Amino acid sequence: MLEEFTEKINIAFKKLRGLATINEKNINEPLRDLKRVLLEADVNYKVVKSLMEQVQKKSLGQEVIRSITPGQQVIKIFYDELKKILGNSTSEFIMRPNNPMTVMIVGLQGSGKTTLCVKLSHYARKKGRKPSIIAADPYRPAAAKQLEIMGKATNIPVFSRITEDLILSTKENIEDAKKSGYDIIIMDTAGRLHIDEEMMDELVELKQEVVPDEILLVTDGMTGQDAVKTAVEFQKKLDFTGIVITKLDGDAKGGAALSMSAVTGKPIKFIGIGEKLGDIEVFHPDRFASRILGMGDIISLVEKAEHATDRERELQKKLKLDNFTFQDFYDQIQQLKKMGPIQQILEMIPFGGKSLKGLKIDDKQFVKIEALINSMTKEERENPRIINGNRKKRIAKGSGTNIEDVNRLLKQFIQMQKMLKNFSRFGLKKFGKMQTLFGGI
Ligand SMILES: Nc1nc2c(ncn2[C@@H]2O[C@H](COP(=O)(O)OP(=O)(O)OP(=O)(O)O)[C@@H](O)[C@H]2O)c(=O)[nH]1
Ligand SMILES: [Mg+2]
Repeated sequence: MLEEFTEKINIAFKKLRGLATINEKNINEPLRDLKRVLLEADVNYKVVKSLMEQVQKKSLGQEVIRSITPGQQVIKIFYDELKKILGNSTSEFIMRPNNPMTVMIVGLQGSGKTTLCVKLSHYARKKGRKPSIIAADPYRPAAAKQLEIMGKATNIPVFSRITEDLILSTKENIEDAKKSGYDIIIMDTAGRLHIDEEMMDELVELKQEVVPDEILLVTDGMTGQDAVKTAVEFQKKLDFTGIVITKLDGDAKGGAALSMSAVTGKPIKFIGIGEKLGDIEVFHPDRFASRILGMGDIISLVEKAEHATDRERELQKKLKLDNFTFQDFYDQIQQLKKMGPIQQILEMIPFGGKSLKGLKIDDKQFVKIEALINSMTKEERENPRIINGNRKKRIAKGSGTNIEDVNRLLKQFIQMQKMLKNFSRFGLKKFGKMQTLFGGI
């Protein structure tokens, strides 16, 4: 699918991948290449323009993330923007159980409406629904015949009684289908070579009378920007609920798929990727973007790094380096416990620009510390200096430890407080001692 696009975009990415720094000068050429690839794929020029502006702005303003190259980061920015123009998140085709649902399929002649009716029925049946199709093309008797044949071949019931009055016969067919227990009722409407008033009026009337739950516009992915223009016209008149782009398996360049949602403001719900029954896919902007970029590995790498950076920020915010109290320490332990194995978390914290990789900390070491802090009063936690002999005895008893444990913790805590204070000045080397501190408890 869109192999040519993927190939060209990868050539353009090559220049980006190696960049060790990003500045206005060196990013210009790779971005120009990317822009050219999009335009050659027949993506709407306005969509290309705004996408590339965003990529440039974000690439130059990006915060550097350790462990990935700036070039990889730009690829991820491009991916994120692409995902946005594709609709960002999946727009579900919702099928409610125990509630008959009507779906109206519209589109130009030969776009793939009838094929979609059958594919969608197959999809619904796999999800445990009971689909049926209604012929709603009064102009070509062959259309109803085609549906009947396809329905028979796939074992999907077709209601094809059509009279002079299309609205009336469609409503009757829907009633019949409902009475027979079908819960996904799909209407195959007539296609025209071009959009014309009469056709639109008929569809608008059908929509008003039947009030379908979904109206899916089928567009031919091979026709590029023409498909987008058609979609805009349909949207003005009919305000459909979702788009289906067909024939993306062939030589489609990608322009339709890549601009459709941004131009119409409507979600792509399915794509057609072949003539067979199962050649239908729910459209997921993220998966589609990563598939056509062929960059799944880089994207997940950057996502992980970004995620780690977010967690670092959160931890750093919580970690008060001046006046660190037992209460803070306790909160940190709770926080760390929620986040996962402490060893892993600490590895991600950038102390003095370096991580704490190599530091051996066992989760069990925290259990004793936790018990000791648990036995302290609020004042003791905030101001450990008040912990005298009597208090020590009480804490030891309460935590099932002994005075030595309390003394050790106090000594180590005071050392740690000092260390945290000096931390930003001295960096990681001093902090390496933390291992010894925890190790002793
Ligand atoms: N390769 C490919 N062919 C498709 C796809 N969807 C439909 N087709 C083919 O496109 C042709 C037209 O499909 P139809 O489903 O008959 O189109 P239609 O919109 O119902 O056409 P009219 O009823 O005449 O307006 C058929 O030969 C289908 O097999 C697809 O996703 N991929
Ligand atoms: Mg048809």
